[in-house]
Amino acid sequence: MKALVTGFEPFGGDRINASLEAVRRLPDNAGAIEIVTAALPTSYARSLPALEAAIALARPDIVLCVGQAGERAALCLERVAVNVQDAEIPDNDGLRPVDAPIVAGGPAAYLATLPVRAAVAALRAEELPAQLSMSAGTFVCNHVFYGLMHAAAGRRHAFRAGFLHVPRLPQTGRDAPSMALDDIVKGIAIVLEAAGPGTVA
Ligand code: PCA
Repeated sequence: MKALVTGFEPFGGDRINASLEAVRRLPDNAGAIEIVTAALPTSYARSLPALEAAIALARPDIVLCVGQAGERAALCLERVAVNVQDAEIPDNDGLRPVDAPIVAGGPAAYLATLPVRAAVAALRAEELPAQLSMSAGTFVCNHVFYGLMHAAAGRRHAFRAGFLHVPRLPQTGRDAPSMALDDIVKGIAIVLEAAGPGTVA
């Protein structure tokens, strides 16, 4: 089994993004799962083409996109991607869509096909703070999550897919919740193993 794991480039004036730092430090394997990684631009226009290219190259069985949610204190398994773009801050291209669909005429929402509840349980069993989340927001992370699930739904080469939001790293100097980089790296591997061979969604 092969997993593609992506992280996002820094955005909103930050110099680092916990998701990309963690994804860069992933080992080559999580249990029986081979891990390949890619960086996605925090851009409405460029993120999904980059994701599609990474999927075409890797032909993965699992795709886990990871992003940073600056105000969250736990690893958040996202359950649902919605067909809305609504940005409170500009993306890295200066774009700030308001109330726009991601896919015109597309379904209102998609559910993750990774076993999100089992992943939360596995994270908590390792004493990592974890939650199911009902919203990935309406910024670029939700955009990528929706585009990912839309692509998965229309593809012959089937893969399980989902989205993980992670807290900031402690060293960002912000008065915000944070999590140690090693714990985020470990958490991503645990989520992949929960989605691996022998598990049910
Ligand atoms: N977090 C943003 C986009 C990129 C990232 O890491 C979000 O939650 O939408």
